[in-house]
Amino acid sequence: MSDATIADWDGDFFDEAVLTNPEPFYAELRARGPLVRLSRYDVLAVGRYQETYTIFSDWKRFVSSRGVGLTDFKKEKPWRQPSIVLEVDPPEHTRTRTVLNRALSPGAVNRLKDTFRAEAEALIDRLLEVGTFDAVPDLAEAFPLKVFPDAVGISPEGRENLLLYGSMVFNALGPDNAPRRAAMAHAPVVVPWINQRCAREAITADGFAATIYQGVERGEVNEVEAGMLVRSLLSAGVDTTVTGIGSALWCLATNPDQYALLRADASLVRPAFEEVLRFTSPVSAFCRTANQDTEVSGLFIPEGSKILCMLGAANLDENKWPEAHRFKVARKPTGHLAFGVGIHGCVGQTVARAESEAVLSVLREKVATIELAGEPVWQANNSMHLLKSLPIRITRA
Ligand code: OVV
Repeated sequence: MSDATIADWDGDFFDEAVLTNPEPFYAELRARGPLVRLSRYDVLAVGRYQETYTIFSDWKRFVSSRGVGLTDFKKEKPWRQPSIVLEVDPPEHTRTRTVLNRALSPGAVNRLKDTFRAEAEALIDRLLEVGTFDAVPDLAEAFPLKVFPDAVGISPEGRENLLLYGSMVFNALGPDNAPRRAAMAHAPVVVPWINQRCAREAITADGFAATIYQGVERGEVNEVEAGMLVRSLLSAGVDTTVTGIGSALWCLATNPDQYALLRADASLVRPAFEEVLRFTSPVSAFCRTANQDTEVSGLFIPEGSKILCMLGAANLDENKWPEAHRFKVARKPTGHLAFGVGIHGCVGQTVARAESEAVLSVLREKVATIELAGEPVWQANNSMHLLKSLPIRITRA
């Protein structure tokens, strides 16, 4: 029995109108079948929960070492030296992942919770004085840009470069379109800055970066590799948490009944954030590459196929999530794919949760109401679903 051929679709995920409003694309992708071939980019795309889960968790057939964006590292030169944890497969991956697992361990993150909480209180107290503000720069960016580089052990000056670098990293996963070119225009300043910040001399004695450098003493990585792993933290840790916190505020401002539930029950802080992740999927899609001829759900996948794995589509699949298009703080969406799944699942998810839980806990205690004070504006980005602007008004509890 021969495996069936995957049908073509000319839908354009990387069109700016789609990137800023991806849901209709996700819905059509799921409706068209388990896999489609996006003819404009000559890549496969997957968006139903089950197949996205299958492909994302099978690192042997669907490798990361050929890049997790549209560029196949086997055929084209990557824009930067590949990540030694994201863009590698076992056994190389196992060694570097071990170092990051230790640096970002639950114990290490637990020690930061009081600081996160104090910073969230100070910030939200200030914002309550103002009342109406843009929640993207003033809260969603301000909070992680303070606490995360502090936790990594990065010096205070030049932190605005972190957002510019994140924009490059995430946009670089897509095609050579306007968002990618706009982000890449900052490379001459931002790339050298990042590389300097990752060096052993540049980091503080007690952060995640210092723990990574301890891996040198333990003989797990060399000093250059340790610097590369600090770069991974700076690549993956900023825009993602900015987006998670911004999207949480958007969900709560647009669903006041759900904010009321959260205000009434502190035990909903954690599940509410998981629901934000499921509902909004900060990382919309990452690729894998088939390293052999294979099949999924009876469909033939040739060796070398790039597969765009639409985490955002899987997280809204009605066959997995009843009332998928409703934001419900009490849903407890176990198995959502916003952090990925399998050996490459988000290594920083404990930090992401600690940051967002600090913000949501302080909000529910101090803020009575959150409402839109203007139209939310989404930012086109080739692999993230993120806000550019979110005008809100908050009132004191
Ligand atoms: C965008 C991203 C996600 C995860 C890891 C990395 C980057 C990395 O640079 O290692």
